[in-house]
Amino acid sequence: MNHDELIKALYDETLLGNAPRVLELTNTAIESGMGPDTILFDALIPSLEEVGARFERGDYFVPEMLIAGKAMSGALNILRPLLAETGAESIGTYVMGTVKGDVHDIGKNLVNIMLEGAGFTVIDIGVQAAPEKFIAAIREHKPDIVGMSAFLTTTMPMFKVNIHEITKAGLRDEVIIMVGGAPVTQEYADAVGADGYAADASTAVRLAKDLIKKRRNLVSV
Ligand code: B1M
Repeated sequence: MNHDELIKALYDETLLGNAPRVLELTNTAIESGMGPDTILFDALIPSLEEVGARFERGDYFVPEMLIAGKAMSGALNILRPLLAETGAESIGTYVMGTVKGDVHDIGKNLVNIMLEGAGFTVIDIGVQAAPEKFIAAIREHKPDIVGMSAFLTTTMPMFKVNIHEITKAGLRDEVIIMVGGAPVTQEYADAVGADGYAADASTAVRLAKDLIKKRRNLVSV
């Protein structure tokens, strides 16, 4: 298979949720010298976007969405060490979770992989993370940044609840708070009082580094 055929096959098999074939094709693509970011951004992510579009049109239902998501997650496990290849010293600690009521984790996991690749120590508190879980993780790990993902318009309001609870616990000044996820916007992030918003994983990494730098400069002044 040539480059274009491999990309097309990865896209099509993810769309069908054919996890074993997606794993096989991911390995073949890597062996052929294809970069992990090409596999991700040219095949897997566009395929999940199409899954979402089909779901919206009523051509796909939750089971199809689920198996496509599982196929993508399997490929992500293979890509993880390649995307996260780094010998860098930790540049900061990042607590990351998907908010309460929300089970989507592929986007969060991808952000985590890229953060790890950039040298962050990432503590993943999983999906459906209630405010108490964020608070406990802040107390235990003393992170520089807390990241919250929400992928549904119905779970986005949990950002505000979490920030309110973190403030009530007296921890708001201890951490930088970043939010993200498909339906989230900069305006929404500002409205809930987050310190930062990013639309995708690489922007999230860049922003995390900038926010830490700014905070450390402020502290040292
Ligand atoms: Co769901 N789902 N889903 N789903 N699902 C969406 C999100 C949806 C957009 C599909 C659609 O209608 N087009 C829609 C939400 C509509 C809305 O509210 N606006 C939707 C719905 C409605 C639902 C259910 C309600 C369906 C139902 O039951 N009727 C249900 C809700 C369950 C729940 O959470 N309570 C549901 C369930 C599921 C599955 C379990 C079947 C499965 C999840 C599997 C899993 O995650 N393990 C699933 C899937 C696979 C999707 C789609 C198809 C793919 C999501 C994905 O992984 N994208 C999705 C459609 C779509 O997104 N086009 C959809 C790829 C991923 C790499 O991108 O998640 O955007 P993304 O992450 C990006 C950025 O958002 C950003 O960086 C990531 C990487 O670049 N980012 C951050 C993420 N977190 C960040 C944090 C940051 C910064 C950036 O800072 C802290």
